[in-house]
Amino acid sequence: MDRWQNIESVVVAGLGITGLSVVKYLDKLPHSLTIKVIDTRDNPPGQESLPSGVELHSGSWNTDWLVDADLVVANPGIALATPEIQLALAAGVPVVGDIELFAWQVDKPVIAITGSNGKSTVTDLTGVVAKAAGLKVGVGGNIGVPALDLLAQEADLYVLELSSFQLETTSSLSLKAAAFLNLSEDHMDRYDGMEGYRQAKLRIFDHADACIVNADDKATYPDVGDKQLIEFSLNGSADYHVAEHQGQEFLVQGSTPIMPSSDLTLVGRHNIANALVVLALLSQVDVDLSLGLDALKSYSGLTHRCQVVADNQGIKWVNDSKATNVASTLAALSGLSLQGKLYLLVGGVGKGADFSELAPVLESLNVQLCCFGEDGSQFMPLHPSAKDFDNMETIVAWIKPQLQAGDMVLLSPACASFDQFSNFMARGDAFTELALRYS
Ligand code: UMA
Ligand code: ADP
Repeated sequence: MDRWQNIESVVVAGLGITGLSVVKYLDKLPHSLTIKVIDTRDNPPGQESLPSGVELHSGSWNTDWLVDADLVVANPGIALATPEIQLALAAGVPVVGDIELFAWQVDKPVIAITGSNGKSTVTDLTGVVAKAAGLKVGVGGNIGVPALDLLAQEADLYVLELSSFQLETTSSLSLKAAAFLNLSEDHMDRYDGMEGYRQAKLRIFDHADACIVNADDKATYPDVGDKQLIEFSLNGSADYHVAEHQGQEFLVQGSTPIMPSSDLTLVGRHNIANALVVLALLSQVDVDLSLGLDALKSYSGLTHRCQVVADNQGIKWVNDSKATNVASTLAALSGLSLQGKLYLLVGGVGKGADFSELAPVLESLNVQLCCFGEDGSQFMPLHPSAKDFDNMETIVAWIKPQLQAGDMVLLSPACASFDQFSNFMARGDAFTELALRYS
């Protein structure tokens, strides 16, 4: 089916790296299209790279453009509920995202990963293992490489990280396998409640041959019963689980032990779950997994996820800037091996979250809680040690004279970074720079 048959004018809503990749993709299509871009920001990122002939309206919405378009392609940062997007929908204009355009063109197997935490780790690791097993793999999506950019290169397999935002505007993506890792509170500023957030994520299963679900988190199961489920669990029997074998804990597929958990370089129980998902996903595509196991074992993780960035005089500085919700900060705290005191840096944009779940865990730790940023004050009631600061620099200047061998300084902020940084990577880089300066 030629999806472009009746489309002459396309409005790209929201620029950024997604919007830019969409414009470049549309510009190269063999169809003659009029492409217009709207971005509500005064100086949208990416505007300098727009091809000539593409009109940009910035600083506000342009509803005339929206309702007159044949198709609107929305950036994942723009909610479908936005009144102007609703106007377009009411006028009968279809609104899709970049992943839907990817779905219209892709003709190779695709696997995809969603969940509240662990998406990037599982996505990257799946790509690494599949490459080690000899496949040409395109890895992208929410991980930071727009999906449409992947189509420019040849691949045997595509691995996509999909956010709930991207899934909202995706309706025809066929997947060999899809994984829903876990569900915990996040993005409550965008959804009415947990169920709306969950339903957006469940869309990943709509056209999936195999649905990989977390037996320890039943919220990840599809509501409809006619799907092929593959379960993983850290706590019991499942298609992919952990079990004692020859005196050690093994990752097990069915009844076949695959490898000892302790062979993984990644630390923390959550990463054992992540590794099980990688095995489950790749079992659904044509790949000799045994060739990728060494890569699975030696994988040491992405930057900004529990990454030790300085280790001097017995003091560890750990950058977990990607911890942008409560569950990811809890995962960091549960995997700690701490000898001295923990200096925990939290705060930023709270996205309407409830942070109280952190309190009992903090109570069990020798911790100095250091709060900063827009919603830093929301952490103040969580621990008697809590102290509020303007930013990370003032925190580090204050803690530096107190640090002793055995202590750890951990940035695991449970919040988004947009109040003080352009993204979580810039925040992690700023922390790393402070760690190197003060350690
Ligand atoms: N915005 C406006 N007006 C506009 C367009 C955007 O105000 O007209 C604002 C929105 O608040 C939006 C923000 O700008 O949230 C970010 O837009 P952006 O230009 O940074 O977007 P991109 O650069 O295209 O990045 C997007 C994803 N961003 C979001 O979903 C917010 C990136 O995920 C993703 O890596 C990239 O596409 C490639 O697919 C980031 C993210 O924070 C890392 N994702 C959320 C998460 O992981 O929790 C879902
Ligand atoms: P996402 O792309 O979903 O944000 P990442 O792999 O980037 O996931 O990890 C984000 C944060 O969540 C990091 O702080 C990381 O340590 C933590 N994390 C990774 N995997 C899991 C998991 N399975 N459960 C809970 N937290 C996790």
